[in-house]
Amino acid sequence: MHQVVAQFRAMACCEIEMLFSLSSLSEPNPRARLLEIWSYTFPMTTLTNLEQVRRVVTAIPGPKSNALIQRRAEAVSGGLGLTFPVAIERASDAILLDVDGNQIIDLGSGIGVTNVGNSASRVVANVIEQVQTFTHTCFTVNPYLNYIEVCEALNRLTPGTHKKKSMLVNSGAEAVENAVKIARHYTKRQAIVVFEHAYHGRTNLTMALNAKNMPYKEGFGPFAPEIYRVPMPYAFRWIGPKETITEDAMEMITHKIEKEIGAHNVAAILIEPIQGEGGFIVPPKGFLPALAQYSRDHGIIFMADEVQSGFARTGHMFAVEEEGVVPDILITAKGIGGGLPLAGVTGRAEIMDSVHISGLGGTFGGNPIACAAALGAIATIEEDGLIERARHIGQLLGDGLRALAAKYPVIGEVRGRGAMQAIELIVPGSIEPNSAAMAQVLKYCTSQGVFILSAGTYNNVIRFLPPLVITDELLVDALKVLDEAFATL
Ligand code: PLZ
Repeated sequence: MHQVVAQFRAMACCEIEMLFSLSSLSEPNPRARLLEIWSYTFPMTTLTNLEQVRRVVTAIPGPKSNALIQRRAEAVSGGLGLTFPVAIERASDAILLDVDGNQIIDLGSGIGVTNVGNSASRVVANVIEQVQTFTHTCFTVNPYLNYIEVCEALNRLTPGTHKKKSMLVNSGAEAVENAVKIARHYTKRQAIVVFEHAYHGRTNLTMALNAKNMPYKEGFGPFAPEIYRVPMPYAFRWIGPKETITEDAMEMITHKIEKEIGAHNVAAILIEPIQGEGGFIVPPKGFLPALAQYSRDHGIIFMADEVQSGFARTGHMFAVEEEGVVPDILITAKGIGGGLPLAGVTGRAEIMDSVHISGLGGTFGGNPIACAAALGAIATIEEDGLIERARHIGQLLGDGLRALAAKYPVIGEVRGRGAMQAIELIVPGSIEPNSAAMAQVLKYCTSQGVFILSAGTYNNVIRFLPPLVITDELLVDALKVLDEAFATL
């Protein structure tokens, strides 16, 4: 409540200032103009700010959630997953308010989307302003400023000092599809090399790029051709010696490329710098630079899918920066839009410009409202120091998780970077995946008002993707609940 009062006061001062400036600009009716501005500014301050505390007032899921889930079952395709059967009414920053009045700690950010917090103030203000200005034209029909501004921001923020260009689309999968189109068109080659444990989307081409059959591919074939899968150096489950994992993985990958595909046939190597759905698999040091170098040496486009790892998540704007890797094409989505659907493909200008005119497009890609949101999200990351904040979260959360790992042998490994952390659960004394333990821990956390996502090829990884604006207090509180959860096993 105090936040709302403080903002109300700030806005009252603001009103006086604005009245002065509007009258000095000879606005014919300063008060009416002010009320107009206020009408789209004020609701955001009253509606979205929730006190950043966990509060459990019913069983979770509560009765209203249960009713809504039943209604969902009647109306919505049964093919859609349901991670938490808890319906949300409102959210701000790192707190979700459910329909039964429970305040839940959000450690998932809608799968790594609301990095700047839910309904972040700059995102809300920009969206409200844009929705009242114009809602759509189709950029390839009638261009507009904020699409260009988002592309300029992407060209500036992505690694490398070379000339870059961008295009915008609606989703991560669509961005990956376009990146593949562009790489094939530029190189005049067809093969795409992807990795074990990879995830790139749910469209036909991206299903083919995904590693895991269930639930992503089962029964949905036939899949797109010319996709080749190579081993991922997943240290925790690597069969060979850990000391030479980078060299051994590179040996297997280059053997496959040269002997089975032909390096001159490979258009692109596509990799998530830290694999997301696969279980937050962090490649060993030196692996990404070696892969990028190999690509350069063979005229192969090196493409980083930063859909989940991008936009300050890992304590860098993009995860590849950790080792100074400069991809030829970098794919963004999720965090770029601050909660609105937007995705981007950014690459070397000569690659991005190689496609014939009208070879790329789409009705909604780079919708002006989504672009306005993205400019708000990017400003929030840069002006509020969220990259540093992600590092701080990595420290606090990482330390907390390592303390739990020391206490509970069911935790086989703690891994991640910045605010992208995970624990892999095993049957103690082995590396056998323990998905039953994972399910029990997550169920307990949900019942106590803490949302945490799972991941992993073996459904045994608990992943943490908190909004980067989460308070230390909420993180400490969530870790306490997690500790209780492990104690129930
Ligand atoms: N690339 C690395 O993580 C989306 C999938 C959720 P879209 N990950 C969440 C689900 O179950 O469908 C993702 C990703 C990486 C691409 C994508 C695809 O992004 O915006 O979901 O299409």
